[in-house]
This record gives sequence, C-alpha cells and structure tokens, in this order.
Amino acid sequence: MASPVKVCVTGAAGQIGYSLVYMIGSGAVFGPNTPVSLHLLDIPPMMGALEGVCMEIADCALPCVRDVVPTADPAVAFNDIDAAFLVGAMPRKEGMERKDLLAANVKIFKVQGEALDKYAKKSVKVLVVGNPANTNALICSQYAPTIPKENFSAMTRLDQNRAQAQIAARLGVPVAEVKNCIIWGNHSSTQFPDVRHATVNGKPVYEAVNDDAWLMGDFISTVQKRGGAVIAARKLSSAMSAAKAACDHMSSWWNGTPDGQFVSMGVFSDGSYDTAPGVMFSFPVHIKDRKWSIVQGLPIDDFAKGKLEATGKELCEERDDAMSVCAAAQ
Ligand code: NAX
Repeated sequence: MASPVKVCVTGAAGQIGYSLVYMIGSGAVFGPNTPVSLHLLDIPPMMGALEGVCMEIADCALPCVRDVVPTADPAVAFNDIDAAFLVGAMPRKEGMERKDLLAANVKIFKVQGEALDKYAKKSVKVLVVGNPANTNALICSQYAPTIPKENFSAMTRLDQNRAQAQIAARLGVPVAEVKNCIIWGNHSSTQFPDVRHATVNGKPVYEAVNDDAWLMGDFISTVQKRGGAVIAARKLSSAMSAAKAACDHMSSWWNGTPDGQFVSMGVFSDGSYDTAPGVMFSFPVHIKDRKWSIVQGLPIDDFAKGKLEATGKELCEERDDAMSVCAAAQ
C-alpha cells in the first residue's frame, strides 16, 4: 500500500462528521486501495464525543484507515495534511437566517485559514462545508496567503445532487441517467439550480421534462428550499446527504471529471459569466490532474442572467459583511 493520504475533518464530532469519517475511511473518496490518516478536529467540550467516534472507527475495522488523530488543536489537525473537509461550524437551526450565522462562523474560518497556512501542505485541497460555505471559504483563503487560491472551494454539490434527484424523480429514471445539472452562485436560497444544459440519457432535460413552467418555477424553489424542508422534517439539518456530497466533491477534485461531464463547485470567480471577480461563486467546472477549470461558453439567457446577478449580489454583500467582522476582530 502507498503512503497514507492525510485528511482532516473539522467538526468531526458533529452529525455530518459522523457519516463523513465513515465514508472517507471506507475508501469512497481516495480509493479503496489508498490508506488514509484521519485527523479529527473538534472543540474541547466535544473531546469525549470525539473519543466515541474514534472507538467506532476502530470497530468498523476499515482496511483503508491507517491511523486516527483526535484533537482540539488546529496545529495538530492541519499538520502536513493533503485534504481538509472544513465542516465544523455552528449549524443553521429552524427559522434561523444565514446572516445570523455569518458573524459567528467567519471568525472560525479566519483562525483555521491562519492555521492551514502554517501547518498544512501547500498543495492541500480545502473543501468548506460549514455555512455560510462560500464566504467562509473566501475568508479561509484570505488568511492562508501562501496556499494557492485555487486550493479552496465551497460545497454546492449537495444542491447539485438534490437537483439531479428531483429531475430523476420527475422523469422516473435512475439518478445516474441525469447529467450536468448546474448550481450557480451561493449555497443559499438565492442559488440558481439550472438544468438548461443537463441531459437525461443524452436528451436535453428541458425536452424530456417538457414543462418549462415547472423547470423555471417549482423545480428551482424545491432545490433552493430543500435544506429547510429537511430541517422541518428531521428537526436537524441535512447530514447523511451532506456527507455524501462532500465525498462526491472531494472525489471529483481528486480523481477528475469524466469527458463531457461537469460538476458544480464554489470557486474563486475570475469574472466568468459576468460574475464579480474574487467571490466564491459556484460554477460548473471540469477537473483534470486535480485542477478545476470553469466550463466556458454556455449560453446564458435573460432568465438565467437575472438569477446569476441576484445570487452574485448576495455573495458580494456577504463578502463585505465578513470583511467587516474580520476587521473588527483584528
Ligand atoms: P453539528 O452541530 O452537528 O456539528 C458541528 C460540529 O462542529 C460540532 O461538533 C462542533 O463542536 C464543531 N465545531 C464548532 N466549532 C468548531 C471549531 N472552531 N473547530 C472545530 N470544530 C468545531 O453540525 P452539522 O450538522 O454537522 O453541520 C456542520 C455545518 O455544515 C453547519 O455549518 C451547517 O450549516 C453546514 N451544512 C452545509 C451544507 C452545504 O451544502 N454546504 C449542507 C449541510 C449543512 O447544513
């Protein structure tokens, strides 16, 4: 076996962490023959619960898991890591708005950016899951100036998976037959789930569904509000599906995307599709040799243009709010 991939999961004692560490340990991300060293970070009051998670990982007897390092110290958690799943944050509760979360969470990602800069490999791939994910990823990168900006990303893969599942259910086909659903913008209710370029068994989704009003109406709002619907039903935010999406995201980044297919990731905007440069905007990306590139040249109609503008505006506002929180904390 090769030398282990060192992987950090923050918020490892939380509910997403609980599913995520199992999936990583089972080989779902880095491959069934690649050993992993799991660095599990949480806050001091959670060390008892984290110990229980470690006991369960041991009891799973997972062949890929070389060792497990539970810790409350970012210096230990981020030491020499190849990949980071930054999940640890305050979760959204029923009725809570994203803005309420911003101030509390931005500070966490500033500290973790500084620690990544100091202790992680410069090639580390960072996936931010904790909300507000796009803006947290931006702040994290800002405070890790010696790590390339391309190495930071935010998760919109859960939204992509939700969109894919809605289309598959509507058409009564297996999810794997639906390809190239796009999430544009922010992981929030302003996101734009777009299936204008998606296909089902090679046929355009718009043709297969044959109901533009649904695709431009209820389909979009169902995906946008799915997180809230899960909270209302479960009284807890999405966890199993979030962990699966985090694995999908990192697996695409690590292993690449198949020819002709793309996935959505929150990445630094270079101004593509008239978006504001510098915000962490979710785009369709191709990935090769562990490098993403924004899919260019997709036609954007007036309907889509309005949606991209709205979610881009929210990202700019979040960025400005986050910067003032960081400046005030200096
Ligand atoms: P939990 O509250 O179950 O777990 C969070 C864990 O993070 C806790 O164990 C907590 O002690 C830990 N934590 C808090 N501050 C920390 C710090 N500074 N360093 C390390 N660990 C810390 O929340 P969970 O349901 O697992 O959700 C985690 C985050 O994912 C939330 O911010 C949530 O909003 C976000 N989500 C993001 C999604 C996305 O698509 N991007 C979807 C799912 C989820 O809502």
